[in-house]
Amino acid sequence: MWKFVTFLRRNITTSSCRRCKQDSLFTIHPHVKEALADHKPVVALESTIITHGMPYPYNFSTAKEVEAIVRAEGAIPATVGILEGRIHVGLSTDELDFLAQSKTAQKVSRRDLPYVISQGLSGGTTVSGTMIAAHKAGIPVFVTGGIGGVHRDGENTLDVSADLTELGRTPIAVVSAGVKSILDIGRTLEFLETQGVCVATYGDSKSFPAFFSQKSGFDSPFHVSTSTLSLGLQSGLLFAVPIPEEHAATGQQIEEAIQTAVAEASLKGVMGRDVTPFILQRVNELTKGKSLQANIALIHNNAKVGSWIACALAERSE
Ligand code: PSU
Ligand code: MN
Repeated sequence: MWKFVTFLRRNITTSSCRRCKQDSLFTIHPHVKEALADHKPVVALESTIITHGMPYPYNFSTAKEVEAIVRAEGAIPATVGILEGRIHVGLSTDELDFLAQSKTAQKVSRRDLPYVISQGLSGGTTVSGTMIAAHKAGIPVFVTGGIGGVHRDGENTLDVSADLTELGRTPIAVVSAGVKSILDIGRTLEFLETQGVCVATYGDSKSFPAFFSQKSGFDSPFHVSTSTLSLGLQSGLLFAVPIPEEHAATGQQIEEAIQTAVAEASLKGVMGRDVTPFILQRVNELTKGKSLQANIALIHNNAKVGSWIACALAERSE
């Protein structure tokens, strides 16, 4: 673990949060501000999973549970979201509830930030949107369920998630359960390599996990011991945490549902930012809620691992 943390410290630089504290577009929750000032461990969390990734009320309960797990592991949670045109780093329970129930919340990636902010809208930040806010606030670790990637047939549609380019340009450690097999995992890993993103599987296995299953059939290129890592690269890191064994059992059934949902999305002409939410919802319907159960279980697990990383990082920087 220490070797791993030293590696993180060398590669993750946090921008000074002095500027963003004064920035009227940002509201940093007092608990988060205090923790950052005291060099306590803080874990950033995204909110598209709340607004577009899970149905109400599971989105709300999961958001609260994940925050509770982070606290129980000794870190401070900072869920990122946009409320009436302001970027919030750290949300109150009422604010989480608002986003969880909102029918008009936008899905906000890097591309959407200027519009959503200028129009005073509210929304859930994707992995890319959350990375931007976390980095500005000075938070080095961010936990999510799954990141976006290269969609199947992406070589023709060019539907490649902004999460991947963000990982290439923003030095944050992102903890996820890999990418869903609704995506083209091989091409996603290739694209991450092009973007210079260090991808490492957390734990004993080298296999890059496929969200609902522990193995994707592709290996993580674990670069931890190479010398390039002391160069202070301004790029992100992706830690892939395999889903706990006991929740991976439903993998095959979910895989079949994914095939169906991907085909339906293409038949219905679902495109762009609507693809991922459409597929997540359909897979949940087709598996009668089993995919949601697995999703919740792996996010709980990621929150634990991410908190350990944040705590170890904070200890080392004291
Ligand atoms: N994958 C999931 N659940 C999610 C998402 C991805 O299993 O909720 C969300 C994340 O917020 C991610 C976003 O950043 O979808 C990616 O969307 P797109 O594929 O449109 O880039
Ligand atoms: Mn897309």
